[in-house]
Amino acid sequence: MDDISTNVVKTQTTQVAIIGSGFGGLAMAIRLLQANIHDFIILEKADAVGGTWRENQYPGAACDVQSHMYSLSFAPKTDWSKRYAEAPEIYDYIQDLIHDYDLKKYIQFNQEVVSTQYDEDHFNWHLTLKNGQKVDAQFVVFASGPLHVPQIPNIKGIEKFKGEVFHSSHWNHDYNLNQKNVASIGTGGSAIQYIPEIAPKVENLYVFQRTPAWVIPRDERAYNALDKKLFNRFEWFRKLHRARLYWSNESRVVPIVKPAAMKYMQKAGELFIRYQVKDKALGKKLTPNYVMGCKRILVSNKYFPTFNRKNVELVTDAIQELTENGIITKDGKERKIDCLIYGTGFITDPRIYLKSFECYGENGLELKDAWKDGAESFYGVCTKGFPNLFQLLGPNTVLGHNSVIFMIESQVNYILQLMQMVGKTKTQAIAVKANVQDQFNEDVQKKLEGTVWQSGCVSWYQQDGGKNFSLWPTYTWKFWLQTRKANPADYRLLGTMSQSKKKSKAA
Ligand code: N01
Repeated sequence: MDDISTNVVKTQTTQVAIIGSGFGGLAMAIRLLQANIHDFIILEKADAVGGTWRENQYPGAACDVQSHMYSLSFAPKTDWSKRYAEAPEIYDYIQDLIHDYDLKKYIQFNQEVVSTQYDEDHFNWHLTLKNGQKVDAQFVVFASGPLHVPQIPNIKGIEKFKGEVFHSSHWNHDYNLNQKNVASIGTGGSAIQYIPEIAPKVENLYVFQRTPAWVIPRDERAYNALDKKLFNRFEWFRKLHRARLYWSNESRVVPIVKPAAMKYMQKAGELFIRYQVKDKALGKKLTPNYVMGCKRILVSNKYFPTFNRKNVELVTDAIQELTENGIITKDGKERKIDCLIYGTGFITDPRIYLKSFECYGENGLELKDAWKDGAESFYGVCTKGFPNLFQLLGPNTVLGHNSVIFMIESQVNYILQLMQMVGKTKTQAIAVKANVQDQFNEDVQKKLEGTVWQSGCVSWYQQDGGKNFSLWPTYTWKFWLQTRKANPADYRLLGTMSQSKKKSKAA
């Protein structure tokens, strides 16, 4: 591997360039090593690993998927402290992966990829990094995750505001919230976790809610010493536990595809609010008017009771503007604040969040142009016109009911097969056939029709116009089954050795 620490622009060459060192990038790296492929690098834009779990370190950050499911099946952790782990424990697990699989030597930090270009003559990719360095790679794996570009609302007067402002994923831990007047915008997965944590510290907390969230109870139980001992001692016991979690999550697909069945869960959700919120009128304001599951169902035992506190106000009037030290709502009321926290989520539409990232495939096709009507791919992995470019958790492979780590693992195995297909056929590149991708997406969109996600709310799963480009529409075991064995008939294989030699000579 070339030394990139000098200022001289040199081109590194590698077989596989993985972009991102979150769960996806690390899972890909481990599986490559297990397949005896060592010629790869991981390009990480930050100075540390961990993706989501490096960025989201707000108070109370935790996983809303069970710990034993939110971990790699081939790298199990037997001593999870709780049913649902908190961010620091997940981060430690990620550090353990780096250590156990000796991954550090493959990771290059502070290396942000700004453009990638497919070379049709040499069947490889040219990557340009923000610092001007170049990388040539036969295969590229996008493992940068779909939830990392903060969505910052455009609030009138923000430039006048003199107080502290930050987004949940860039929490300012140096700022002391004690006895401060704080406004928090948003009531999604992140906000419902930090709101109960900061409420007891601050003087006043104003929670600005645009749309209420369905929140269900969280299993707060810890694993006791005996559980951990049994998980460690008997693999079958741990696997059985994981299987029970997996299948109970999978059973949630039923009300997703048949929203009528969701009404029982929704009734329970209403009772949960009634039980946890003392003031009936307040409880009503916290009750969503859309079908449960249309937006992500959240889990917390602490969120609703926070509104019983005297220093917490739920504000449902829309925000009009910010002043030097306050926030004014449409009804004209000004609340004095010292700090504004955006719990406003992430830009999830890749056509927007990839704005400053260039990716040119065959015939100079730009990825954003290929996706101009909406992001589409084949199993969230391959996009037509972009040979040897693979993605993890690409279009329509995020989940609303189970662990995305399961999807990542299936995709990593699938990518490995595609790479091996290239090797075995002595070709250079592989690209999904256009008609295969089109048919696949037609099927996915058909399956999404009538699901709870299409029942009329606005969510980050959809792009403008309502097309759902994010979610896998059915059971994850079906995804596993369909990606277990890549079908050569779905692909074009490009560049026999002799073809590419001829091209090199001509060049
Ligand atoms: O973001 P969100 P998040 N004015 O998009 C509101 C995952 N996650 O960061 O619903 C006013 O869910 C917006 O309102 P509305 C999880 O998958 C996982 O909380 O659009 N409000 C909403 O209330 C989750 O789904 C874990 O009307 C505005 C909120 O901001 C995803 O991350 C933990 C607004 C955004 O909620 C994102 O969660 C935490 C505006 N201009 C999160 N713009 C795990 O455990 C937005 N909002 C794995």
